[in-house]
Amino acid sequence: MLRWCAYCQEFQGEVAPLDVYTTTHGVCEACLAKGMDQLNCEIGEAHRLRAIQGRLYQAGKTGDLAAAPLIVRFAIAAGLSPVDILVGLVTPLLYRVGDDWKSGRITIAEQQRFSTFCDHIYELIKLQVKSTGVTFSAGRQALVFLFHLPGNDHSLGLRILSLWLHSRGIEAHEFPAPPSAERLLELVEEHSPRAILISLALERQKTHVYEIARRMEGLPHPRPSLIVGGYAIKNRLIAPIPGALFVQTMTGFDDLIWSLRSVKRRTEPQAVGS
Ligand code: B12
Repeated sequence: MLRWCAYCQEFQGEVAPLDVYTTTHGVCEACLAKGMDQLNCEIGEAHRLRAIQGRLYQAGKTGDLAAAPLIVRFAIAAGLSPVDILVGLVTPLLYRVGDDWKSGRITIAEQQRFSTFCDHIYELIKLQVKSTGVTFSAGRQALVFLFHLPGNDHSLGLRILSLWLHSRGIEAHEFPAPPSAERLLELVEEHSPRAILISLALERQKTHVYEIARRMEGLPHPRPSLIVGGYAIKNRLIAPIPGALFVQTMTGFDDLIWSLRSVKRRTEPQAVGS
C-alpha cells in the first residue's frame, strides 16, 4: 500500500502488503511534532489524493494529454511534491492498468495509451524538478550508475527512479546498456559509484543480471554494490542472484545508498561517457 501523511500530504513510502496499490494514511514525524491542536486546524487544508489520482486515471484512459499539465499544476498547488506524484500516484496507477490488461478489462492499445500519458506526466515533472534544482553538497556526494537491460522496454520505472534519487541529492548516471567487463572496470575506477542499479521488469531479463554480477566479480575490492529492483523483484518472481541485492520498495532506499561507501578513486574523475 502507498502511505501518505494525512496532514501535509507528503508521500511516506510503501507499506505491506506491497501488491496492494491503494492509498493509506498516516501522520509523518514533522506533523506529529506540531501537536494535535495545530493539526486539527490544518486538516481542512488536507488535499484529496484520491481525487487527483482519479483525474489522472480518467485522463490517462482517454489519452487526454492536454489535461496532464493542468492536473500536475493542481497537484503541486495542493502541496504534493512533484516526485511524489510520480512515485505515490502514477506508479500505482500503472500497476492497476497492468492488472486491467491482464484480466482483459482493457486492450493492449489502451494500456499503451495510458503509458504514453504517464510518460507525458513524467516529462512535465522532470522539467519541474530540474527547474527547481537540487544542490548537490560538495561534502556529501553519492553517485550511482543505472543500467538499462537489453530488450527491456519498461524504461519509465528507471527514469522515475533516477528522478527520485536526484530529488534526494543522489546523482544517477544512466547507461543505455550494460558495458563490457573491461569498460565497467574503467568506469568504476573513474567515477567511484556507490552502487550499480538495475530495473528488472520481466523475469526473462534476469539472465542479464547474472551476467552483470559475473562481470562485477572481476572487479577489485572494494567494488560497488549491485542492486536490483523493479516489478519482478517487487513481486518476488526471481530467486536470489549471487552478488546482487534485491530491493523491493523505495522506502528507505536513499538511506541505503548513503550508507554504502563510494569506491576509492585511483584516477581523477572525468565526465561519464568520455
Ligand atoms: C507500461 C507498461 C509497459 C509499456 C512500457 C512503457 C515504458 N516506456 O516504460 C510497454 C507497452 C512498452 C510494455 C511492454 C511489455 N510489457 Co509491460 N507493463 C507496463 C505496466 C502497465 C506498467 C510498467 C510501469 O511503467 N510501471 C510503473 C513503474 C514506475 O514501476 P516499476 O517499473 O515497478 O518501477 C518502480 C519501482 O519498482 C522502483 N524500481 C524500478 N526499478 C528499480 C530498480 C531499483 C534498483 C530499485 C531500488 C527500485 C526500482 O521504482 C519505480 C518507481 O516506484 C506493467 C504493469 C505493472 N504492474 O507494472 C506491465 C508489465 C510489467 N508488462 C508486462 C508484459 C508481459 C509486457 C510485454 C511482454 C507485453 C505487453 N503487455 O505489452 C511487453 C514487453 C516489452 C519489453 N521487451 O520489455 C507484464 C510483466 C509480467 C511478468 N510476469 O513479468 C506486466 C506486469 C503486465 C501484466 N500485468 O502482465 N509494458
